[in-house]
Amino acid sequence: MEKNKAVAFSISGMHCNSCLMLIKMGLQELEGVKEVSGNWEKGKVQVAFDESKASIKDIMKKIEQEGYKVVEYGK
Ligand SMILES: [Cu+2]
Repeated sequence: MEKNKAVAFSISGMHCNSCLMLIKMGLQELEGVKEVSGNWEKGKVQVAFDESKASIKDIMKKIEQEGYKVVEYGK
């Protein structure tokens, strides 16, 4: 069963729009991720995902694989 959730991540290391694009593309490859939006200047990325398929941990791991760091996350 789908369990949709939206979480905002504060990310350090984004310095332009391409950084945000990289993160977006990476996250959209993850199963269960539905929507990714964000603002690189604020260092924020919002992710809507199905909790039965993806976890906050998976998302953080992916962001780190792209070369960025999650400072904190929440609503
Ligand atoms: Cu950049």
